[in-house]
Amino acid sequence: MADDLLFTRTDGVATLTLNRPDKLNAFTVGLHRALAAALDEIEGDAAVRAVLLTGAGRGFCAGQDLAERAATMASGTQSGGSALETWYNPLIRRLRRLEKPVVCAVNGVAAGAGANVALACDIVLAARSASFIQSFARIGLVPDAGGSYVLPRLVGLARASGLALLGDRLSAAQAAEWGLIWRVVEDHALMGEATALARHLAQQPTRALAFIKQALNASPGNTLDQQLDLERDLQKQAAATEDFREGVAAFLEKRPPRFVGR
Ligand code: LHQ
Repeated sequence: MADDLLFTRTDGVATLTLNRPDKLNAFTVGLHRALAAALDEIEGDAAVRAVLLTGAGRGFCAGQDLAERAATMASGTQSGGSALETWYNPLIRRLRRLEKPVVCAVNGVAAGAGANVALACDIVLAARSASFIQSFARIGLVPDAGGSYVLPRLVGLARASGLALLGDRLSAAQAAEWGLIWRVVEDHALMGEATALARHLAQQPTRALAFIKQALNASPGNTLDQQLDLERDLQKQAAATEDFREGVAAFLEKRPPRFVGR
């Protein structure tokens, strides 16, 4: 259903709202398709320089729609793997590789793959009442959508193990304290702050922000020597941008810079 995802573009920001509020925005094939199509447009639209992802209603996303998957979930199998191959893994790769910053406004519970989609975004803000649940083990599954990759890296093995093995609810405040997310925002202020942050990012030197994402993505698997080489290569490209020239000129002329994302 087209309305399963709301997609707007304003002030250089594409806002994607998961919109199945009655089911806490759980992922169906329809929602995945709509999200993939929106990301295609976002990738191809130079006027979009930042993305904001959020959910409608009281939840952010409850992960895979278990009703849609009921038959295959019960047999526990191939289809689970193929849903990952077809939808979740490409989504996580795209969010990480998208050459535009992605802000996630977690407006309510983020469970299962819903939690890990949020954690694949670059800057995660969560409403005070939001929570994160690695609910997989509760139904006999393994953290997916990058959860087993990102959790130990963000919060360390002890906390990652507790979260993944127990599937307990983690409050937004605890998530921020542990370094799982960037910041907690009072519920009423979440969308205002997240929108302002995304608009701010859209005005920044977004080519450099894309290179920063690339460097941070590569970091966990690299040695110091490899990372230093990568920084050198990315810096060469950043230094060749119009925005770098503008940044330096604005600094020297003591005026605000006007970045164009090139
Ligand atoms: C839902 C769901 C849901 C359908 C709430 N599906 N309806 C990938 C690929 C292939 C295979 C499998 O998995 C994956 C990745 C995954 O994401 S696996 C993990 C799937 N997600 C879960 O296990 C979480 C299931 N949901 C919950 O545990 C609870 O709903 C949470 C803790 C998220 C929220 O609890 P409450 O605030 O008490 O809300 P609720 O449970 O009453 O849910 C509200 C409605 O949303 C309700 O519908 P209804 O028609 O009865 O009002 C739920 O059935 C529906 N809903 N999650 N994943």
